[in-house]
Amino acid sequence: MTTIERLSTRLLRVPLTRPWGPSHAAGSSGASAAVDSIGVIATHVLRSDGAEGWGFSWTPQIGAEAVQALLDHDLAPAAIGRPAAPGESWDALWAYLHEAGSGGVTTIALAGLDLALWDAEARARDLPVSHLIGRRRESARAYGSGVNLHYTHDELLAQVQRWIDAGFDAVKIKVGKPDVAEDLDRLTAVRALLGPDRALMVDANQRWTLEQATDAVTALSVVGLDWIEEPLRADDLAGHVELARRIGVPIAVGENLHTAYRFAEFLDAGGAQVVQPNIIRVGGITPFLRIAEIAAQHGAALHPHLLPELSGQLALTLPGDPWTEEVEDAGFGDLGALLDPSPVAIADGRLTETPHTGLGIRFSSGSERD
Ligand code: SMN
Ligand code: MG
Repeated sequence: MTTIERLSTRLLRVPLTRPWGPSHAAGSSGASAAVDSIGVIATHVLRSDGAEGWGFSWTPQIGAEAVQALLDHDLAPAAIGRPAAPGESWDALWAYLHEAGSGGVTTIALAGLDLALWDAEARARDLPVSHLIGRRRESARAYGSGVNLHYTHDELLAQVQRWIDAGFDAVKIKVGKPDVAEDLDRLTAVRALLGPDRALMVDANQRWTLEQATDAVTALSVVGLDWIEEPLRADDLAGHVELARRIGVPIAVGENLHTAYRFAEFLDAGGAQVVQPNIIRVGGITPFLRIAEIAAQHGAALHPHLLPELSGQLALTLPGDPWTEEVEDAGFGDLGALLDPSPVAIADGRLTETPHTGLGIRFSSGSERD
């Protein structure tokens, strides 16, 4: 049996060329400092057969040092000697970390190992990971997205115009201004620029109460919305179920849900019609594929959250019609953080893979700790 022989980590901060302003804040009670760099914990595994794999954990603002500590002090010693086949050790290691939380820094840490193991297996077979999993399509829809609640009216419209010029036919913007009338103003102008046929999604980043969300979505829906994302605190399942009863716009959640159990609960209860797991936050490719199965069983749309270099590869393997999110100037390739050419390319609103083996995501930039 091939086993995990070594796991090592490197903490990087990747500077953002377009800082994420206060609109990325965790909601009314969350912190509101602008995010000007992204925390990445680059991982490397060595298997007993000599194969090597590279992966990463990721957390924009909170907990990168904690994730690295979990990987170095807890996960590495527990992983060494276990089966290295992708997914085979995931459940045991998740259970091992569970007293520190069923999701959050624990699953973010676990993703760093999980990705490296998928990468190692695919590299050992000289395949891209999408082929190892089973590729269903050659390209996937990509949508333009921005952390833009703090943009002026003109800045927002200029960004939407850049997306149109780049060929995107679906875009997502932030909502949640103190006065809903201002959101409606901005959205009306954005819709006029987009025309009736392009998809328009909005993201409230957990800002509203149930009553605020009911009123806001009812008012904003006149512009034609494809989904309302994170209208409420992500933990509030009952609130989402009630909101879904009240509004006619599909609800999207997932970037702040961490386990397959939570996704199943939201879908079973009717609290979401679109799910957006973040592959790192749920613990890697292994649990992400399980969540995709749960979404398919429920007939729910799944569109992975952020990380186009990773999400885009998996989007090629999933059932349904998964879209990839490209936040403007925030891809690892755009930020110059990758050692090799980006494993994906986005053009005319479609994402394709470029030739590579494994995941093709190794990091070059940032300062190393220790
Ligand atoms: C988002 C979340 C985290 C970082 C950037 C943007 C946002 C999205 O909620 O869905 O794009
Ligand atoms: Mg979001």
